[in-house]
Amino acid sequence: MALTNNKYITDWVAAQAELCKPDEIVWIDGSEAQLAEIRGEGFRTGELIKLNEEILPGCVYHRSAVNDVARVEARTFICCEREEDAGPTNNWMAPDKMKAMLRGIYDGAMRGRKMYVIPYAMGIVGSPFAKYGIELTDSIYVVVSMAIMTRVGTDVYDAIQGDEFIKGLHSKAELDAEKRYIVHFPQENTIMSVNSGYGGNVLLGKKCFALRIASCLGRDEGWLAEHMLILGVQNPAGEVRYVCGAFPSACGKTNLAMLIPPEAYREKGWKCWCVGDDIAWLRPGPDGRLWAVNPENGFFGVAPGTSKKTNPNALASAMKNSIFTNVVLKPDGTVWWEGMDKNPPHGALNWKGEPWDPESGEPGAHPNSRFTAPAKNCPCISPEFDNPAGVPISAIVFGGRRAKTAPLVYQSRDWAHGVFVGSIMASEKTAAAEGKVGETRRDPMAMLPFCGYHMADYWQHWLDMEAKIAHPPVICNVNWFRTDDAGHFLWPGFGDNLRVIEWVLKRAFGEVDAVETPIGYMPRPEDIDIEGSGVDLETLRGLLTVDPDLWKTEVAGIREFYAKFGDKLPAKLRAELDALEARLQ
Ligand code: OXD
Ligand code: MN
Repeated sequence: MALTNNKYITDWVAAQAELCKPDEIVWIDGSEAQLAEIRGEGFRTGELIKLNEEILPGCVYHRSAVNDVARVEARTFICCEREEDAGPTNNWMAPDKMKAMLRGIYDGAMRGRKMYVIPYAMGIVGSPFAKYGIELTDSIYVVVSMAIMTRVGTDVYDAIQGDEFIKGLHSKAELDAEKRYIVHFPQENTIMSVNSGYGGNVLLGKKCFALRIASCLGRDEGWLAEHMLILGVQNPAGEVRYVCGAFPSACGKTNLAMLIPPEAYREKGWKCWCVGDDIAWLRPGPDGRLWAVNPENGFFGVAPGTSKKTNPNALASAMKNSIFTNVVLKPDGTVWWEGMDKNPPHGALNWKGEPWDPESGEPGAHPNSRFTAPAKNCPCISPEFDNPAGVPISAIVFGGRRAKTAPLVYQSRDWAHGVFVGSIMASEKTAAAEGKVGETRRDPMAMLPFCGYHMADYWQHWLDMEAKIAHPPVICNVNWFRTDDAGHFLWPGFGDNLRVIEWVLKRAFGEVDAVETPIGYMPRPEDIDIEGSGVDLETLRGLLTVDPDLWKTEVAGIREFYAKFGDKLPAKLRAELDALEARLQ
């Protein structure tokens, strides 16, 4: 029976059911009793596997189809009325044409299945910053995942005013990769996802809603939906300052979000608090500062490489009431992945469910295998995590993986220059990614696959935000990945990154001087605390050098990248590029 009288909701659910033709409609209420029943059904159908209750209480294992293990950017569409509003970095199709095609795919796709109705909030239910969604799905995995990643419950129905909710329709359908579509209709607040069962494609609250659709809402309503972590840094005086960070994949974003200070810092009383690991909604507050909330309620983290050493907080988060997807399943009902420890298990099943020989040379876990963990499990979760007002942001850091060009850290000259620094974000490809090693992939604000409208309009929106923020955060660029000529990393990374964040936050509060360079303000080497880091002053000096020739090549690369955006490129960004070039002469 429907759990709401809201006609907009019941009519919409009925229309989708008529199209997808499920045997039954199940209204999710968010209660533990109902979720337990649904997990039980997942165990019976094989969609879920119960894990060792002693070691991993409340945890389940899930495998996605072998052809369905990652987000599919090539099949992700922004279907606004005008193609030019989607821009050159998104796939586009006319909404009517897309809907007609999708209707054919959804028709009868849920026959023999149940359709679950999931009411969820991004943000704290009832708070002014919360937004609501309803996801319809035929996947038990989606139901149990959404219950971790978002706030699911009947209170969401009461919070929804009229038709103010994001409509999400998901069906696994046949898991046919050729008919897989992840489609956004920003003008209709609608998301349609079909023929996938992989997290990023089907947990519609996350990338689809909280980034792609929300970026459009932010443009219209005067705020920013960003692909950013939120970290609280508590100094020995007990004061907590907050920083947001945007990084392309494979730059250690989750590790930074759950950073453990180096020992020497811990001894002095430094602590770090995780507010969010992936998404930040940023709004100007009444005090003129920028305030951030993490709209999510859990972490959907990459498992391989996560260990007691690299990120004990992430590992601890996933020790109860979590979901593991596409990792190695051990005979004792626990899990393993590459990089967890040096003891690959024998007698285990790999991510495909096949007997796995650790000596075979084949990885046991898929490189994009995941844990889905409740945020409240995290040992360093911020006491402000549930604060509906969010946290005030003193600094934004943009980062990337650059072997030579970018120094360890530099600060933008002002807001517009900071927007420029975000727009030129780039990472060099590692062996693990597609494409040529060393090739530079531009990923503005780490939003390339997540911006729901024209990227150049998005930059203009960032520029326009300046007028709304009387006390803007400082904007810096960091690079943990500088290498020497033999290709060895010069900076230890992980917890030691706090040494750089400390400088960034001091800049935000006017507590330290800087050196002006053509690319922005940089630290005097003596202002970065390297005691106990293993990095000597000479190396630090090297990490803080800027090679004008490399930067002239960089300017040419940026010009080429900007050319894609034609007339829409904000004049201010073109001016920033010209000014950078002039300063390099
Ligand atoms: C993610 C991503 O899964 O950015 O968070 O791809
Ligand atoms: Mn992400």
